[in-house]
Amino acid sequence: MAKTFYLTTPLYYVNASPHIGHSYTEVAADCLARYRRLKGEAVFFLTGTDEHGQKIEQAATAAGKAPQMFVDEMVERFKALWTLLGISHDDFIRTTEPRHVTVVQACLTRLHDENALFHATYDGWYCTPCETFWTKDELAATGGSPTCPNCQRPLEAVKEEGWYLPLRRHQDWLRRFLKAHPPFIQPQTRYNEIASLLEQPLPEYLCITRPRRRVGWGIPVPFSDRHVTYVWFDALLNYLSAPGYGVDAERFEGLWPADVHFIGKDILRHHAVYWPIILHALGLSDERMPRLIFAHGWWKIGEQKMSKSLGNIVDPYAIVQQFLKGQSFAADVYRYFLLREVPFGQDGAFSEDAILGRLDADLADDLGNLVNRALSMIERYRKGVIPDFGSENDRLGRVTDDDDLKEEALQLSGRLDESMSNLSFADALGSIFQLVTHANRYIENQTPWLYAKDTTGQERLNTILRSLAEVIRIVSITLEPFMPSVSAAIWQQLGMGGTPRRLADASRWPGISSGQPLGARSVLFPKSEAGAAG
Ligand code: ME8
Repeated sequence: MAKTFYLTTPLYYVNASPHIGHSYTEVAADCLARYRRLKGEAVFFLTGTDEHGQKIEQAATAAGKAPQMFVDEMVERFKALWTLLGISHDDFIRTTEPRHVTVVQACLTRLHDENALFHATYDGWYCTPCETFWTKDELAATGGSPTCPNCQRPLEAVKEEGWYLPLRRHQDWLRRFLKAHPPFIQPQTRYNEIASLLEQPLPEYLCITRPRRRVGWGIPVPFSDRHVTYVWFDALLNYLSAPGYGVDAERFEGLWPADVHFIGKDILRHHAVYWPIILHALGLSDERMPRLIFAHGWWKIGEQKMSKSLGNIVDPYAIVQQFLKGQSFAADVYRYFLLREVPFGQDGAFSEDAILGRLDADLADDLGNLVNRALSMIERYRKGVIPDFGSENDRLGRVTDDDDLKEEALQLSGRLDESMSNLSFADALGSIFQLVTHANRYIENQTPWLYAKDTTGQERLNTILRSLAEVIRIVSITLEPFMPSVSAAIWQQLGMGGTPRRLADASRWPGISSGQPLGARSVLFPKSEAGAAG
């Protein structure tokens, strides 16, 4: 039996509400999950929340709440947002759940029993917002100043005894593994970044515990009641605990290894260095390593970094429910913008104008216009019933245009497959919209309204209308991973019943039953003047 395609997102910290960055990773992962399902594959899409550590503890204190109560409330904001955005995860793991805690403790016990951990005193720097240790050597690269190389915020000096996982001991193995598996980290720039990091000696050890007297909110370390687990060691293990590592062997075997870990570039080192080393220390072989870590780029607000102090954090709820409130498919407009605006892997600049630009140009003028024009012609000229193709001898020399359109439509799923196998979401959407543009041009060139007036042009008109209906059907199928609600709405307007379920149907022509009546119609994307900007 084919292995289930297993993909993950980071577990987001619940110290604050979700923002555009979190929704970006989530939507990208959802798009791939939906795409794989549409291809007929079994998929396990995991997401969740990171709920332990100093930063959450501090946020709970600031809110005047006990940590458990605080995280229980915060997690709902993430879950509700994923519902709003149509995220189709198969599992949502919280690091405070017993099923996760048990696995983390079992892993700690195992490493301890195998003498794979050291007990020592750490004397160095710590970044609480990133929950990350930095050695003096690593800071030298930033001029020795005590600011975090990742987020540039001030570091805290820490000196504390705890338990350590050796890193350098695994360095040669990791370097070799990376060389043998160049697709392990993508895009290439991120691969190069880690490859060059591994040319320098790694820090000797990674501290994987925190003293309980300072950080109370963490998973208790089974062999030391003075310690809790370091939040990153805890959180990374979710990728093992959710599929049932050490608990349900059969389930785990069907899912592991992860096919894609989606992350942002901020947490590349944790995923591309610590994570494989943890797995290696736990005895997993090279074949059992995750297959791909994809570190996408960063959303900025115009030219600025998004931050609380600048007050420019983009709240997806505000975009979808307020800014786009005139839109019936606001969540899909937002998904489309995220996936189309920036090539996956590169940084992007967010602005409300940029969303409106995409909404008006691509969605309203191109896609909405195509569906509206084609279906209203079927309504007007054929009483709302999709006609058969006209008979051959009535094609009046327009064969090439028909064939070109059909050919591009039938090539679409191949193009999509190529783009999606590289996680090039923007390119995939580009191919779908190229077909949409082509179909609009076809309408202009074919002038169906002229045939409608002429009794001898009726067969020709049938061919044009049917060709357009077939293209719209294929667009509806291929849009499903990107804009699931829009895809379903188009499908229903075509009178197809249900929702698109199989990508293979995009390679069929024709795929509509003759005599099929259209469903109820409505405008998909009112132009922004009509209400989007509110
Ligand atoms: O790091 N642009 O959680 P986190 C794009 N709990 N993506 C962004 C972004 C931005 N401006 N800001 C955040 C953690 N992200 C850990 C992860 S995993 C075992 C533990 C996205 O809440 C991006 O995916 O800080 C980034 O990696 C993630 O949110 C960080 O989320």
